[in-house]
Amino acid sequence: MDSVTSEQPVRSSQHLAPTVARSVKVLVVGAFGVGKTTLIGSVSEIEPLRTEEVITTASVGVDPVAGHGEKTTTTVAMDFGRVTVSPEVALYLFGTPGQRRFWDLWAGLADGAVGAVVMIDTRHLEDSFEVLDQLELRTTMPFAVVVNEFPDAPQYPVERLRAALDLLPSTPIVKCDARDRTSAVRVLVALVEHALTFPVFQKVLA
Ligand SMILES: Nc1nc2c(ncn2[C@@H]2O[C@H](COP(=O)(O)OP(=O)(O)OP(=O)(O)O)[C@@H](O)[C@H]2O)c(=O)[nH]1
Ligand SMILES: [Mg+2]
Repeated sequence: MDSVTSEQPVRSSQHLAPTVARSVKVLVVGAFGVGKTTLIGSVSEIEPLRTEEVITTASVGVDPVAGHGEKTTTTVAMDFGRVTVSPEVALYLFGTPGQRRFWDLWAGLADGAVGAVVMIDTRHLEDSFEVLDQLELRTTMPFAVVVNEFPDAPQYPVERLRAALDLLPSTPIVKCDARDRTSAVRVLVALVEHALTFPVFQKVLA
């Protein structure tokens, strides 16, 4: 899994490399504004599909828009992108909407996924409890937790986060900057390596 470089993805690469023998689906979930769309945009080698809509004043009091700075748009259906992480393996990334009222879309998006990236923002850690509950309720897939490090976010040692989020010792926790391709790819590689420890996924990913 070392063929990915830190350069910006070449968006013109519409076609899969002929060496790719496995295409696997990965879900990117997380609460409102944690950086899901940003992460998929950073890594995708095809022009990412986005379904952003401007956040309207109707959201105030319904969606957790407060405390999210200059954020003006939100995902209303899904994000989609692709990244080839080794000569043989391509990941298809499906990003979910962060707002609660769209969470029913998760079931369809999760269908056939081998694993999930759960993005968290330590400025709004409490929003992540519900996301993790929903993921465990709606799916059985392995997941890796990704701390998207915003500059003004409190920094916690990984083991403190593990305890706070009640994660298993085996669940990877990776820190990243979703805007940085190398960092974002590292997250995906950690997820794939974790999923490979589940026998049910070994066949799919091997
Ligand atoms: N400083 C910093 N800003 C980031 C980072 N990741 C995302 N952002 C910014 O944070 C905002 C939220 O990012 P999005 O990618 O839209 O978040 P999202 O999780 O897709 O949001 P929803 O789809 O609305 O739930 C955007 O303005 C990004 O530019 C990061 O790693 N560091
Ligand atoms: Mg989004």
